[in-house]
Amino acid sequence: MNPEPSEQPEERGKPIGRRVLLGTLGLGALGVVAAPGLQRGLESFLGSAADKDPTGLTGLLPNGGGFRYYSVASSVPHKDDGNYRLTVDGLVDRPKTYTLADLRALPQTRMVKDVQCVTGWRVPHTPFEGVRLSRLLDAAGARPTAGAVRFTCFDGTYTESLTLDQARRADVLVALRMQDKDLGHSHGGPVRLYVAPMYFYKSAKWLSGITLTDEVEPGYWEERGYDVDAWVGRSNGRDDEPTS
Ligand SMILES: Nc1nc2c(c(=O)[nH]1)N[C@H]1C(S)=C(S)[C@@H](COP(=O)(O)O)O[C@H]1N2
Ligand SMILES: [Mo]
Repeated sequence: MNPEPSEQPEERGKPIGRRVLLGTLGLGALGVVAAPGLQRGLESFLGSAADKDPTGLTGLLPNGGGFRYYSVASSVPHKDDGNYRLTVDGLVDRPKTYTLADLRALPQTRMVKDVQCVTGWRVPHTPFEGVRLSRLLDAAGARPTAGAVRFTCFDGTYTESLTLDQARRADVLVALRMQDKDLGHSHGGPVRLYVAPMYFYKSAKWLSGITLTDEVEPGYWEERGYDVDAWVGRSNGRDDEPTS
């Protein structure tokens, strides 16, 4: 089911890129993290170097509080109240575009679970808050032929997917907040997907599109070897779906 860490696409075939990066940056990277402007510079440097090894490089950056910063795109535009839009379309009766204000006006659900990246790091007891995806799906009215949901991101690159049944779970959110703060850009703000019962790669950052499709299309990492059904192991105690 869950591949060994050494088998992960993020690791496989990338050792030279990592070694080169570590050699180039040395200990300087530690200081840079404290300075946001410089960190952006580092990220864009990583971005340009990352063409051959996207996550192998950016995944090394600490993102605070035990998180690691991941982006498969070298640069990601910043979006806010003025220009953020989330579209729901595809096999639906009522396609809709939401602004941030629209999303904030809907009932918010908060849940606290462990974040678990498939590469091994984990951040326990992390609050996420947002609109249940099922609410947006109900509002859109899935057509009978719809069997899956595809997620796209305004980084222009990352994609994810769920079956419609998975997408309707009560523990899948269109998240606006993390750790009781508005989602910052580096964590995928202003809006990311949060799929609580699955490995964190399912939780697409910088979410901009929700498209109902007939069947699951594997997402970015799934095209590169990750499981499409990314349930975190039962031992984690997260497989039970909340009832309210
Ligand atoms: N758009 C986008 N979403 C993404 C990723 C990415 O590269 N791009 N990486 C995924 C992976 S592998 C992880 S572990 C988490 C990392 O989230 P963080 O940067 O908030 O720690 O985002 C997931 N969502
Ligand atoms: Mo990950």
